[in-house]
Amino acid sequence: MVQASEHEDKALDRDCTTLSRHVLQQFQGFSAQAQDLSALMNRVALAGKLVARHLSRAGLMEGVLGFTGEVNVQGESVKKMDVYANDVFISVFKQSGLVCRLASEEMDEPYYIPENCPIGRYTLLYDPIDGSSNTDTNLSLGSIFAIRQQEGDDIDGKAKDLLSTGDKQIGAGYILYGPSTMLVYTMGKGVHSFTLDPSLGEFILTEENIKIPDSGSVYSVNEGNFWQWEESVREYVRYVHRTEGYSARYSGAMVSDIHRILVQGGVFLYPGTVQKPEGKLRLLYESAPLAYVIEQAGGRATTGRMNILDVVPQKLHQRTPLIIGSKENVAKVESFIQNGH
Ligand code: AHM
Ligand code: MG
Repeated sequence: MVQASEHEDKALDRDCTTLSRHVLQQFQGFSAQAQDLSALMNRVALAGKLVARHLSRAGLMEGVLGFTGEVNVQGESVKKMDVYANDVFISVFKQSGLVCRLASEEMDEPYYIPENCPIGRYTLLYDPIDGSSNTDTNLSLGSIFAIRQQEGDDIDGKAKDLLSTGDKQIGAGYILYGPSTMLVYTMGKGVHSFTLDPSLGEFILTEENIKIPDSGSVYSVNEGNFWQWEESVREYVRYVHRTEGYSARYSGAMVSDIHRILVQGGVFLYPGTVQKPEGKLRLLYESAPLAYVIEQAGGRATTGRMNILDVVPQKLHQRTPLIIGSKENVAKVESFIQNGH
């Protein structure tokens, strides 16, 4: 049998660290939890690949783009792509044995997979398509996910244990459907990015232990909402306008905007308004997972008054204001919100 040379082994190591192997390496040894989480992340990756494939052909198929005509629990019009991606996550976890409950932006109540519940102590929280408004114009989209361990027996089937702080997340991350498909995750041991190699059908390690710059020039916010904001947020944006060195970037998909900020620094804001102080974004499957990623990379995420990871939700689909990114930029926004300057 031909033995691979040491040199070839190293080349393979460098070029081909797959996601499941990387997750295993995050933990000491091959504990049951390490194997569970590796298998679980493999399923998240499969969902990402299925969604990416569907998106890449969407313009060529009938009945894939546009609205379904339904309105979801958030009161938002549902796109066909939202439904497709939501169902993809359900179907990949159905045979996993690992996940007993899934909770997403598109479902009023958590989805139970009873056959997994005797052994599957994990819950997946997810936003199947982040940035839905970009769907029909072939622009960047994302998926966001968080993994939590079930606490208690959930006898009444109301998943009340999910109403707890973001510190309870075991893992979290996102998939970015851009020119390439990327998966970024943390299990509390740094932030790591992977790029889908379509020829292999595998997510391959791109960068380990990503650190967000302490400050950056980008501010990312929908300024069309200016007239609705509290005066303190308006004051911050006025400050940015009169200060040299800021650049506005806002894509309509926060996975994409926050990924840019993770790599290059800056701040993303989706503040509340006078009418809706809680803002738009949902805590459990949007803000908290992204907060976990950004904090692990050395950044910060806050409502303006408290850290996102410390917020205890009152309900599954709770919304929260979000200010997230480089720590110096976030501190500046906070200072406007708390001190007015
Ligand atoms: P969605 O999950 O329904 O797409 O909502 C989340 C998205 C974010 O990705 C994005 O930053 C924001 O909503 C855009 O909202 P708006 O059009 O109000 O700026
Ligand atoms: Mg969303």
